[in-house]
Amino acid sequence: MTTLRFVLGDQLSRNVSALQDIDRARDIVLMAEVREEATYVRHHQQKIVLVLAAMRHFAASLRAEGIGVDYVPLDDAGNSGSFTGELRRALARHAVDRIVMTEPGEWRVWEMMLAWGRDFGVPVEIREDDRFLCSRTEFDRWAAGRQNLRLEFFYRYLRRQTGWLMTGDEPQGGRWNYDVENRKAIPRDLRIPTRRRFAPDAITREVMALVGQRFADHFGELESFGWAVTRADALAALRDFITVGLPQFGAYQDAMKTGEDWLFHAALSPYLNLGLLGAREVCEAALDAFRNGAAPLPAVEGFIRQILGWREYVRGVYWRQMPAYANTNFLKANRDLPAFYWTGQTGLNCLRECLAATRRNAYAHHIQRLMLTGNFALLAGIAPAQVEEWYLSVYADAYDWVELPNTHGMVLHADGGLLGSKPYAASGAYINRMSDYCAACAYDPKLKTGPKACPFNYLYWHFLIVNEEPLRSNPRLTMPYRTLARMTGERRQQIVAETQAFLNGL
Ligand code: FAD
Ligand code: DLZ
Ligand code: SF4
Repeated sequence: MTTLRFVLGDQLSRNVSALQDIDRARDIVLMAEVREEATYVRHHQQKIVLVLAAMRHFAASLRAEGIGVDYVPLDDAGNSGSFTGELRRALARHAVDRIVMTEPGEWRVWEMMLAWGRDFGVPVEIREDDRFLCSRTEFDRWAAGRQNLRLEFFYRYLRRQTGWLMTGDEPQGGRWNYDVENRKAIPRDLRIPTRRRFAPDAITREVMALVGQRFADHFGELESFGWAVTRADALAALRDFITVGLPQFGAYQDAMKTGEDWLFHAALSPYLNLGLLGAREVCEAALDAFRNGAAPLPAVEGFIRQILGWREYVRGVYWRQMPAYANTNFLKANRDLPAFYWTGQTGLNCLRECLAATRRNAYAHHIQRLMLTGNFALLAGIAPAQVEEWYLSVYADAYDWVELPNTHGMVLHADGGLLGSKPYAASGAYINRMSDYCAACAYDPKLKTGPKACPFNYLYWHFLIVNEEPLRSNPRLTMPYRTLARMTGERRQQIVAETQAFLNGL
């Protein structure tokens, strides 16, 4: 029996379920570089390089093991440009008895896979993606019958399941959560570590040239590419983070600083999402650092919560709620995405900094995504689908399963609060407290109205005014709505007029 094992570009793990039980003598692994995957949204040039270069290195490592790989490069003369077309062509090249795959990370591709089972006349086995710490079935079991799917309870459930940072049934240190300690701004004299980046090798340079030719009109810088594209280098990036980033990860998790693209963040999401690193091994490396005294409990707990908590949680929500999830628009937001998201040309210094980093690295850290580009899109009432397309395009770690719940749910509240109990709306005061951006800005975060006022200030109150009906009864927004109730009609009108003038000028 010959099996065709079709491995996708974000399934680059030797232990991925599609490769388990492989018969090296008979089976064939199919990998295909296809134009459609680079253009269904116009991905950042570095993301395309990352995926294709990592695919080529992964194929080479399988071949080195004696596994037969049928690899279709992007510039193959007959390349059909799509997964479906390449699978059809592969079936014409090889006589196979069945196709084995691991479930994909996107609903779009899931639908394709179901069609392959119907259309190709060869049995298709779709296996669970068991690289996650919580299966889709287990998430559904946990979620069943709950009115609100809150991260905190899911996270506690998984802490108990894994036994990580637990003493019996209780959290180590007596607390589940060290968020209160994790909200520090960066002191002026704090040394920010330099982070390990990786010079492209010959294979990666070849992919860079190809992407430069074919996708030159896509967003993003190509030449600054410094991502790891092999498992060995991804492991080196993990070790680097555990040594220089993790000890201070918690304290400065919500901080932002001009010119510091990585701060103490892991910058490991592209590798986790591609499969070069596993969630379990990343968490275990952090737990080891805690046991060895190399990182304190609040830092390690904060980090574990991101992966064991948020990463697993958003995946569970995605598969449980799709496909309807993507179509909700609780706040009826419908404005077009401003062009400056692509050009970076804006007078708002915080956004300009974040957009420049995004262009440079195909990366921005969480708080930049949430409180700068995300917060602005929420306050300005940008249509969810347009914001989602932008996030899916510009970040090296972006796949629908993780990007969509973060953008649609956490940032835009378009799901009406299924994922987060309130919208993360904030005014300029928050950005000023957590960053040094305002000092170099043409606007003043302390002014609420007038030509010099920080736009986040009037946008914030305008957002509460225009969304009073859907949001007023949210218990977590009682305080701002009380303040709004005390505002004079004249002040309200001024806010609305200034916001409208600003939005019309975008
Ligand atoms: P760290 O801050 O160091 O966190 C460690 C790890 O925890 C990350 O590598 C990541 O795997 C995980 N993690 C942290 N927060 C989240 C989260 N909210 N959801 C899922 N995993 C999380 N993350 C993606 O991987 N892909 C995306 O497409 C993506 N889109 C986002 C869109 C928006 C609007 C927002 C607000 C967040 C998004 N995130 C996304 C989550 C988060 O911003 C990134 O995972 C994080 O910035 C990656 O950088 P890091 O590795 O330095 O993370
Ligand atoms: C993101 C991406 C890109 C740019 N190119 C390819 C490709 O050429 N071949 C491939 O197998 N995968 C690619 N990917 C990753 C896929 O988009 C990803 O596997 C699906 O979205 C499912 O998660
Ligand atoms: Fe951003 Fe407002 Fe600060 Fe300018 S003043 S950097 S727009 S928060």
